[in-house]
Amino acid sequence: MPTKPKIGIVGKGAIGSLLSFKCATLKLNYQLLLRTKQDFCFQVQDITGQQHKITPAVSDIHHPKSFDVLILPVKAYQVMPILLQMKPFIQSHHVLVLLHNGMGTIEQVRAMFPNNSLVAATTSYGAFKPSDQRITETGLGETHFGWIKKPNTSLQNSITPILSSLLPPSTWHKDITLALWKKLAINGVVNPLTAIHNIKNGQLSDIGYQKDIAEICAEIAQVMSKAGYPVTTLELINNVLNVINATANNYSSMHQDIAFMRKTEIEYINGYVLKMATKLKIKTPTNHFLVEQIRRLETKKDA
Ligand code: KPL
Repeated sequence: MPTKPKIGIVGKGAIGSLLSFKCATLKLNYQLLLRTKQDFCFQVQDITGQQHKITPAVSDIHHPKSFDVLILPVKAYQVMPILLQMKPFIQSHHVLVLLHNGMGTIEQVRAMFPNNSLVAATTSYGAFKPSDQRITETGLGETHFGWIKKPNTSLQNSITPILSSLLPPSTWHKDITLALWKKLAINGVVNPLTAIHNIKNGQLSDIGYQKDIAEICAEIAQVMSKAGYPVTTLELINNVLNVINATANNYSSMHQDIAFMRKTEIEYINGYVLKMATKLKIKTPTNHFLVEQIRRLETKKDA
């Protein structure tokens, strides 16, 4: 059993890059898996403003070195295509870690890899990537983890503290679903509204947006409660307002996706709400409207 598990990190998005910086700093055995093996270094500005230069240990995703844990800090819609591509290298003892906005991938991954141990995680850790080779820690967030399927105790005991140390502070949940839903509710409000109105997160505190925020939260609270995760609309609204204040100067990831004509995670955020609402026979017209609006903005890029 490995005492120091070998970690694979997929992709060099803001969180993937930050994770490789953390692994390098903590002297962990890691590889950053990219579409092509490329030598590059990036500059990290940590939370104290200190600058670090690192040359990550990169492997080609088509020829990975051996690993025990595979962390997927990628967009929700990239999870399955990447895992499909890596399927020849994924063995049943490998632990898979999902780390993205939205919900719906756990079911997909479990169907394709029923024997693999699986962790689901969500983070509000602020990482900004102003250019391909620069990362800024924008503010300390927090990370929530939960085992969906546990490995044997010894592997679990060696992996848990390592994952906890990467994006602290970390909390492990017996049932991660509630934490995932709460983060989804935040993203379900902030992301589509900022993308549709082309605004920064902080502008959502304007009086004009409060009715929309309350309606979106009310629908999500209803779906969550009927799905077995009781929550009040007020709690969701307060969580959203806290994030709007804490990230006032940021553009949300969906705002940026639309601005740069990229695909968004809408199907895994408000789209997931619609899927669950249909299953539970709940009407969610506001979420439906948001999904339609974002789909329309996404197709505009193809016009
Ligand atoms: O997670 C985020 C995102 O932009 O995707 C929030 C919390 C809304 C911060 O911008």
